[in-house]
Amino acid sequence: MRILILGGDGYLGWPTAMYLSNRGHEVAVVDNMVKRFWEAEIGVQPLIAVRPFHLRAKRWEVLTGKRIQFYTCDIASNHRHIYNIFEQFQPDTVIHYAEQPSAPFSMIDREKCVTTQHNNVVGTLNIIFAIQHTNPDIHLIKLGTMGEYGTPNIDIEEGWLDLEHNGRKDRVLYPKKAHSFYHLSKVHDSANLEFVSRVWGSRVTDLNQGCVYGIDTDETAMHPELNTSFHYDAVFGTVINRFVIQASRNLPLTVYGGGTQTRGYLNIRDTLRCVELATLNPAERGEFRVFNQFTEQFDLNTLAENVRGAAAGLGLPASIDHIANPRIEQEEHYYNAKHSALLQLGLEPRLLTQDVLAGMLETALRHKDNVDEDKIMPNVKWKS
Ligand code: USQ
Repeated sequence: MRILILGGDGYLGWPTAMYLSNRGHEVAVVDNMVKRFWEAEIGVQPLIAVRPFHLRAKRWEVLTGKRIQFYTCDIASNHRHIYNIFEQFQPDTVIHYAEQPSAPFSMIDREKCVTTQHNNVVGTLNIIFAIQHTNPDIHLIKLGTMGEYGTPNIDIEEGWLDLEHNGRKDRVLYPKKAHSFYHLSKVHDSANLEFVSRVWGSRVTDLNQGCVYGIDTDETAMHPELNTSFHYDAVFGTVINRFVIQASRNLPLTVYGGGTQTRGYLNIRDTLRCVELATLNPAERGEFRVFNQFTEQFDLNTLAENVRGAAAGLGLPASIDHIANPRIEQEEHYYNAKHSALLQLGLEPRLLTQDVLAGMLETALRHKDNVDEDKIMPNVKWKS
């Protein structure tokens, strides 16, 4: 297949590009490197320096003989350029990761909130129009988030809810109660995408992904220059990745509040497999398909205990600190999210075992001198 990956310089985009290229697909990447700009703006860096895109692509080509094409484009501000890229590359599938990915970043101030929603919502609108302009048959796979649903007091379904009200029945988009302006940007994307599926007959898969963890994939591990952009700081780092880095530095694991907050989690290797499954089994014309993309659910206290256990196995004396929660989020809540669609397509989950955590800790230990300890504690509050 001809696959265009938007946001192909990022934590998930680059490993996805290599994974699909390795499996014989014709892959091209679009990115405007704005994530690197945002990192510079708030003074953080990935754990392992990420080489410029063209050098990584060159290394990939030397190793495998396969080419990953690169287009630089800001999808939120240059729709003409996006139209040209679509016309030139003629994708069968577009995988859309090109969004500002951090909830804390979106909560810094008005400007970061507007940047997040402008980048994410307008970028997705331009992609929707580029598909309609070039070839309405293109399958769009869009990275959404489990955080769109929030923590409702009822079971979370996969995107849709069957309702009965005053004796009548309907099927509606599942009600959303997002955790941040970032998560809300994805709610707005979902609404726009469902609309174009219904009205224009677009083919859309919305992947409502849980929190991803992991430093390596099979492809990043092929050469030291192929690493991905792994963050541990309080803005771009996700919780398991942060706990692992904290343990590797003998710093306390920072559980926010009581630690009973429950979320869905998945290994970065499973993200790649899920995206591949969605690609190989496309949505129908006029179908807005939602997959809840996670493999296990945990509360934070259990996660912290698991990381502490794996660290102890390596002789690292990790401790756990319950610090004041900088976010406004429910701590005691019901959480039961369905996630069967990807399993039915053939996903075989890689669970968060002590071995998996030990592997992450070993990589973290090799790079622990790169860690900037000033970037560990959260400094973005949901409400001052
Ligand atoms: N948390 C801690 N300690 C930390 C960092 C986070 O206790 O040091 C807690 C947070 O309060 C929250 C949970 O861990 O309850 C998850 O936080 P996170 O920062 O790992 O993830 P989140 O902001 O929810 O967003 C992440 C990704 C986002 C994805 C989302 C899925 O950044 O792209 O969409 O996970 S979900 O969590 O289901 O909303």
